[in-house]
Amino acid sequence: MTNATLYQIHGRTAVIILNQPPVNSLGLALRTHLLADLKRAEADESVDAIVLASSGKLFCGGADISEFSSDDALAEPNLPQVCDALEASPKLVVAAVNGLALGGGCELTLACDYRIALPAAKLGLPEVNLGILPGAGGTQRLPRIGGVQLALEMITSGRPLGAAAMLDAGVIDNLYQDGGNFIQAAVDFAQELVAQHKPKRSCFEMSVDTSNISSEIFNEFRAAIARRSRGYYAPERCIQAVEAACELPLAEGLKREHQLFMECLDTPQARAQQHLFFAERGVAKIPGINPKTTATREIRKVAVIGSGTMGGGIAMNFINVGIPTQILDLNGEALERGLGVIRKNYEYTLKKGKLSQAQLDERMALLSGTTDYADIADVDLVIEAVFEKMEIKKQVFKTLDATCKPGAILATNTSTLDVDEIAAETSRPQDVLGLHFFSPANVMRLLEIVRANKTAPDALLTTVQLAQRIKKVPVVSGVCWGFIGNRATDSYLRESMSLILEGASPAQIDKVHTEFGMPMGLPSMVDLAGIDVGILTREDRKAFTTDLDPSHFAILHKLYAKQRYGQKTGRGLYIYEGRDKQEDPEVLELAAEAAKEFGVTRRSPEQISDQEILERTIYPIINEGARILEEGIALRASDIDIVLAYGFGFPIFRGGPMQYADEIGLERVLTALNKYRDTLDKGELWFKPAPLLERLVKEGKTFAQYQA
Ligand code: T1G
Repeated sequence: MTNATLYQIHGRTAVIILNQPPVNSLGLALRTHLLADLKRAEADESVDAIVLASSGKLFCGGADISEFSSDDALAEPNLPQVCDALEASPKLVVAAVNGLALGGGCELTLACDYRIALPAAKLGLPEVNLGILPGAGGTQRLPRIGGVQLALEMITSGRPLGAAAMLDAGVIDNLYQDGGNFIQAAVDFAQELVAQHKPKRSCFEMSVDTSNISSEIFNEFRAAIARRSRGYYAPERCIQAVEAACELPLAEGLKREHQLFMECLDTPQARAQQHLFFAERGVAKIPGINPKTTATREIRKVAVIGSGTMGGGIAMNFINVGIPTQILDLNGEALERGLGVIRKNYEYTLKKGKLSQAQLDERMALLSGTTDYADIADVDLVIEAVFEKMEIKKQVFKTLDATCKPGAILATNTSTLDVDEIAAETSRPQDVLGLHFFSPANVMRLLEIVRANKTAPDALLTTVQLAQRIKKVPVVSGVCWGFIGNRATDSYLRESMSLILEGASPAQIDKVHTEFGMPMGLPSMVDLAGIDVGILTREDRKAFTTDLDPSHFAILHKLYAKQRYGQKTGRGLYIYEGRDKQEDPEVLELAAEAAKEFGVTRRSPEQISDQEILERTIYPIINEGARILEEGIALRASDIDIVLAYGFGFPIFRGGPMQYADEIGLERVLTALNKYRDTLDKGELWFKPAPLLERLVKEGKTFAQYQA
């Protein structure tokens, strides 16, 4: 067990080094060692300055998030007490910020008198992303040291700021750019401060400078973040904590901060967001494949087949991280168009100031196009992104099998088709898997990696690690229609459309979904994605299952027959005039017509409650998730949560469908499913509870407790 801190004496300076890999998270042990070392330095008369440093690549990742579900988080010495002790120390304390200082790590530095940093260092208060707020003085000290505007921006966005910006803001006092021994530089800096008789700078003696801020700044800020914080609990409390810093002396402000922190800590939202934090870090762990003993394949060159929107977006992921990439399209004109779209994407980013010309040129130099399969014979990975038709994909894989070098990984970007069937078209099924990107492929972080029956472990691990290299969150899925995300959400679409036949309006369904926290309701999403796309994708669905009941999508077929595809044609489930969206009375008439044709029982909108819409469109996602889990399609429940939250708009503050179910109680979900199974026309088909759900309820267990 390494020592949680290292204690060194450099002349008249005591250096306390955080030494708790991998991120110096401030658990009880580290807090205890840190405080003991501080007292030791204060008792040493030969010491007149103290430097707080880190032994790792980063300074400190903040409080130990895994403690929040236990009493350890507040066990003494708790983090506020450690920060208060740093601030109250009779000796000058300097923070040596060598890298990321996040959350409580940033708060430690704010409680020091001075801060020296390396240029690559960043300070951030990302607690809001965990459904809480800085609880160790950050909301009180940062406004005093860096100003209200900076504090509001950092605390409500959770985004870290670089050392240079923090130097400009007066938070960092010294930027060390000489590239020498940083701890020694921090010791020298501390000794200079002592020699110059620089005073201690306790926030207890500081008040927030409100002279140059408008009295309306807090309400203006509320309005500015209203859209992105819709439904979230913590952002408002972050603002209230900063307001308190402007109104109260530090001691009172710290009490108010603690009160607001505790209001956030024990909430479903905080549990949900912390669940996703760990879930995101768990996806890459594949049972039975040890990354330490599994050699992965080197991916030096990539090819993408298909120069359409998906192909182009996929290619961008690789050139963004410096991997040479070829796009192959047999249609030369389409290829040129596709390459042009990529350049335009980068030029747009350049205009927004988020890319330099040099970076643009560098990326484009890594990109090339070809219409000849022979040109991609030596690539290490091919990703097929052609039209979603099995016959076309099979043809491509036959050609790839005949063309590509042995050991090349052959991946399909299919969103629903049978990867085993595709693999069987080749002589190398062990090299075949699915890489299901989500549109826009260069933006969406989720990547479903579909493990076919014969996919080799090293090929799978190679693509999981490659996914992380291109900044994706990889979730491994087994082979079934729709893998994890499309399969789990199929019922969300089906029930929403069925409810329209039964008498609910698209607007009512949209309202329920947006109030639940979806960025937009399912009817609006259908109009955005295109009713024609949905219809065509389902054509292949029939090859998979006989459980498609034509009544469920009847309203879409009627609109499709009238060429009303949604936003793209100005009319679908709604009427679109520019950015305006109007309800279309004809949709309700078409729904009544379809209901009559299929013998669907109609009700008045008033008879269809919001609760019924919520239960019938969200709970089946949970039920399908239970099946996906039990069948081993997903490795763990939290993987399903990541897919739904990162790829399908499931509200982050609900943590994904499985976390949401655990939070509201599986019994409540089961009871509702049984109710609809017993009362709806096709209840037996669509609301039959998954055996795993019934079992967990019987055992009094949660999805989080389920181990395959
Ligand atoms: N607590 C516990 N475990 C943590 C952790 C943390 N703060 N940060 C990381 N880990 C684990 C992580 O689960 C993984 O574990 C391993 O460390 C490596 O992480 C009072 C209340 C710091 C940028 O929100 O953003 O301070 O999977 O894979 O890519 O105001 O971790 O190996 O078993 O992410 O190099 C605020 C959270 C806390 C920062 C490093 N702090 N962490 O990224 O490694 S609340 C945060 C990160 C707080 C105070 C409040 C990142 C990182 P495993 P990793 P990385």
